[in-house]
Amino acid sequence: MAAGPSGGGVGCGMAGGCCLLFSLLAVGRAAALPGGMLYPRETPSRERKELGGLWSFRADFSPGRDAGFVQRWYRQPLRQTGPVIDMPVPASFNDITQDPSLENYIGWVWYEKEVLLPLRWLQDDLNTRVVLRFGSAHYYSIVWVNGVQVMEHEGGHLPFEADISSIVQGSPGIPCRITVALNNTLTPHTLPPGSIQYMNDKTRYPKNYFVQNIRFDFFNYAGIHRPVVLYTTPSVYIDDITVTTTSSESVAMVQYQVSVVGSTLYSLSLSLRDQEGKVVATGDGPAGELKVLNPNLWWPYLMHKNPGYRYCLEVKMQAQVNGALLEDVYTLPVGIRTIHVTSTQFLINGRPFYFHGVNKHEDADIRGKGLDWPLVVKDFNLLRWLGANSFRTSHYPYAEEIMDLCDAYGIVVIDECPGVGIKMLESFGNKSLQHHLVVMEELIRRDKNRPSVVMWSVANEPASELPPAAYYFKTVIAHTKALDPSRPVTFVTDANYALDRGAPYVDVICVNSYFSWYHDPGHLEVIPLQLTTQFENWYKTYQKPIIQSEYGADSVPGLHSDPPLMFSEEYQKAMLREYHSVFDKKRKEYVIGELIWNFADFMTNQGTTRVLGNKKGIFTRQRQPKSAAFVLRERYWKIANESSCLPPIIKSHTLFLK
Ligand code: BDP
Repeated sequence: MAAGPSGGGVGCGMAGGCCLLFSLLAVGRAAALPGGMLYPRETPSRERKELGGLWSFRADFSPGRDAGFVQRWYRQPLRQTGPVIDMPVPASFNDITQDPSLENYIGWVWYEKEVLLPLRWLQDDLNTRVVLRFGSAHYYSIVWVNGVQVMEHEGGHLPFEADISSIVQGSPGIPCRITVALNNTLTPHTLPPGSIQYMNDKTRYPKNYFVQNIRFDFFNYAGIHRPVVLYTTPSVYIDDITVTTTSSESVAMVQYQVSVVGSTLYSLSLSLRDQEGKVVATGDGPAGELKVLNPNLWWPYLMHKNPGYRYCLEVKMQAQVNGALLEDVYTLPVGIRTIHVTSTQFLINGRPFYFHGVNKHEDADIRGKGLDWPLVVKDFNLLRWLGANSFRTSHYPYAEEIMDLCDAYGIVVIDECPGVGIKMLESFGNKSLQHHLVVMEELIRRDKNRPSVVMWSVANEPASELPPAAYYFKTVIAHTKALDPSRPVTFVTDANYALDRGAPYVDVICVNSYFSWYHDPGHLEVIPLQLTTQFENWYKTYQKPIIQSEYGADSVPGLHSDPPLMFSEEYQKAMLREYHSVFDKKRKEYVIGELIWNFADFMTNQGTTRVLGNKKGIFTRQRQPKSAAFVLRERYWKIANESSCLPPIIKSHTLFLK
């Protein structure tokens, strides 16, 4: 539980305080972003400027957390409004200082950066469009440039951007001031949901004391978590590209759709190059199909000697604007692969794929959830050392830079939206539902062209046994499928198979269980029976393939005990082995994957069951292996070696066919 600010609170009673915290959230719910959300790449027609580094920062500790709005901090340099500190971007702000009230801060914080733009971007007659883009910021963002509001976005974990050309072009040579107000308050209708609770018992709490309650098990880090960039395009530009692929052994088809903004008079040409740079297919116009003979398919890691093969699709747009020829070029990596789901299998390129992987978190010392390249690369090295071929983005979309490496290395992804901790009845109402649909739109818009993404997960462990969950998940899943008919959809459940109201709508059953940990703690001997029963009940009810999407035990590194006792490294290993013996029987039938909880230890709220965070990692938070990592490594490599010999057959009837 996050405590309220020390020595202050929010300045008024329950209803009033709540109003102040949320006053700006109520102004307007940010709608679905119009248009595309292509990753900002440098191309012959596009430049990019990174705005990472130190920003000025100020948390609004005023009683109502609203001084920044009342005093309009965005109208002047932030340092002129009061004391500011240096804050690194990207990073969470929580662990950067020694101040506990910032670690647990809830409300509005302010960031500011002054940037000098190249003169060539600012000459109107060159038809340059300047875009300001945030990879993500947690959680509700309002952005001003030179004191003019340019955008508002609800939700962490996903990008948002605005065309700021008209503001910056008037003032060449003068630094432009980017101000961001960010609020990490969660409500029953945000994703993830949360609630503010005022503690009104004056004998136990100071005046206006409040906490933020959350129903998920990771620290609610906040800040500008991902890269902020400025990039340019011509004023007529390629706004979006959608690519899907089909293939047989010898021919593949790449279907494309391109949208252009800024003019209706333009021409488009496309060429697809292989990794040697050779053009293998060409096309033109806003929609069509490219035919690739003898394609190099995109294969998962350990399924092929050259996994993650991607072609490069170059899209070129030309338009005449006031007598000038404008050209925009965008290059998109394209992996050719197919996905099928049968009643017992998950097939990639027609071959059975078994998910032997992990669940992760974006989490590390000091930077919290901020993107950190050394950590990202280390994690991919560990994944490949482990022989993991997949992970789930538990419990929110990960940085685009991470997803790029999944595409490149052939790491298969179950792409999860931030629908975690949906437990309250009011979080199943229409307001929450509409927001969930928007979040799925934003996620699919961002990740639709990624070959590594093989399935969408719309939630983790919601209260899916509640009556409104049926309509809620039916709607979210139908919407997701309508947006992207090319991928299966799931959500991750820990509900009882007979009571779960969302499971009828998923393509693959993803089930979490913690036998001998949260249930029958210490009793490893119950695992074989309970896990077998779990699988048989789910399969009997739905005849859909099943992934064990979480299982695990905490272990404190260096704590040993034989016979194995809970929290020792030995117990974590013994628990894995009990689970594995059942997986080995059931994967011959319909179990199509196992994802350990968790890849690494991670920070959570404080509580009696958490020792400086969740310790279910097979690696420590600093990425050193615990004993369990070696057990898993041996297993994953063994499975990989066995399954590379499997014949490419579809064993049972097809449920999902792309
Ligand atoms: C599962 C949740 C996960 C938790 C895990 C645990 O999906 O977020 O961290 O339990 O308690 O139920 O370790």
